[in-house]
Amino acid sequence: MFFGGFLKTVDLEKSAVSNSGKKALILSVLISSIIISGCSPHKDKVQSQNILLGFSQLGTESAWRSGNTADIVNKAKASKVSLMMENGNRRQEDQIAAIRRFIAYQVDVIAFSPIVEEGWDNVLLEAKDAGIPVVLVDRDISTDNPDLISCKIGADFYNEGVMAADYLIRKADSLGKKEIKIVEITGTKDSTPMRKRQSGFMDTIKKDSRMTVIESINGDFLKSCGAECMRHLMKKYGSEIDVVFSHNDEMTLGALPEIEKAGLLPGKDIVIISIDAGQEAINVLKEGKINCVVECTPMLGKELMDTATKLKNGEKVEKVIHPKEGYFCDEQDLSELSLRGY
Ligand code: GZL
Repeated sequence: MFFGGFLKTVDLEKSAVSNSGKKALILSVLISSIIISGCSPHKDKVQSQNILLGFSQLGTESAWRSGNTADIVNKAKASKVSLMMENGNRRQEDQIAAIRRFIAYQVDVIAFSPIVEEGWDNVLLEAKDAGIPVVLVDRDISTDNPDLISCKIGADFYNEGVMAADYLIRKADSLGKKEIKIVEITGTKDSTPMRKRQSGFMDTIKKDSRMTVIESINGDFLKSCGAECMRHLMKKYGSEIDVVFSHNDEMTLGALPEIEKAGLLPGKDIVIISIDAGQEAINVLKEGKINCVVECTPMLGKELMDTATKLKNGEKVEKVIHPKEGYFCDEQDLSELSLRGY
């Protein structure tokens, strides 16, 4: 998926182009820069003010990801940022190749949402050597060289896990059980949200001796995998399961029908806790089939454009930007809740 075109700087003096050809070339370059800049011709006369932002999006795996992509495209259009976006197809090698292309095009700023935390140092050193600042969007990387990243814009995933567990500890009393058996369906292995949501949740339930995680299984943030995981768990444990803690709504929505096929009522026989809080999950929460959805907003576009603009202008930027996030659950009146937008 490729948004917009890109503008290669052409040295008109050196290019072997006749005078009339040079005029045509200048015109075509100007037209293409207006097209990709996202600003209408009458609005912005000096294209050189535009910032060229190269963004590698990790994939299209969830409603959260689609919402994140749409927000970034929309906020780029609303600002003087020309966006060159590439879909990483959930493959790290595709994201690394895209970052190398951004370096070759000499973009002003590079941003990416890393599918996993390890394996980025080499390509980020190339960006640093090229003098191009890099912004992390959504997820984080693991590196011994924090200077490789100018800014990280994304959720406090550890706190999301804590909020999920805090809800469960409050809910536990109403279950009236001495032992509460939990199954966990995790997100993509070695990704920041998977690691931090799990550690925030596990560190918090340790406070309550009733809580036991009987199995953790990788659902890779995908709906189809969430269904497969739940089918396996229902076959293995059935009504022994008291709680499902799922790292995102896609996997949760895949899991619910598998619980019903096994003859149990999600939200009643089994407590369901999810993360993202997209519209579909909120609708199911209101139906009583999910008990708690922790919010993880995909709307990071404005912070990204503001940060890219500051970096281009040589201004100082914050090292970490966390959006404000809460949770929605069956203890709240959700009748007035506005549409989620993803
Ligand atoms: C969270 C994001 C996760 C979402 C999933 O910030 O990285 O990836 O929770 C998405 O829905 O796949």
